[in-house]
Amino acid sequence: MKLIVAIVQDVDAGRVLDALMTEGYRTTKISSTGGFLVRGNTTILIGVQDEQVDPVLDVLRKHCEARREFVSPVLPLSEAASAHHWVQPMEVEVGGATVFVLDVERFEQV
Ligand code: 2BA
Repeated sequence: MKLIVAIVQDVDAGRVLDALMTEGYRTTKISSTGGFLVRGNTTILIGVQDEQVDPVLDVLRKHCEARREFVSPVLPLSEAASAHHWVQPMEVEVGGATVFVLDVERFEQV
């Protein structure tokens, strides 16, 4: 058995969860925050049999879109006060999905 941990953008989460549920997968949705952009994202836990990993990845690929986001670098107050130039916003590409596939040693529902 595997545990798939998928971090997706909030805007894609509803469609991904609907598609997974329609295809019969059980999911847990966790509200999370990316450490870099410090914006909300969604972490989805999906417990599956080994042979279901690739079909789940196909669903994630289908419903998660890569998007370009702008982030303004934050300077410490002391540096900001002495900065003589504007700090340019930085463009980053976020997603589709960041996925970890973990071996599950034991699964119980008690
Ligand atoms: P964030 O940490 O908010 O990162 C958002 C996007 O910012 C990343 O997109 C990446 O393009 C960029 N980025 C992140 N750290 C960076 C850095 N140190 N320097 C320059 N650019 C950086 P994704 O790679 O698609 O990641 C989307 C979200 O997935 C991340 O949101 C984070 O919540 C999660 N994530 C990605 N890689 C991870 C990892 N190795 N471990 C845990 N979570 C991860």
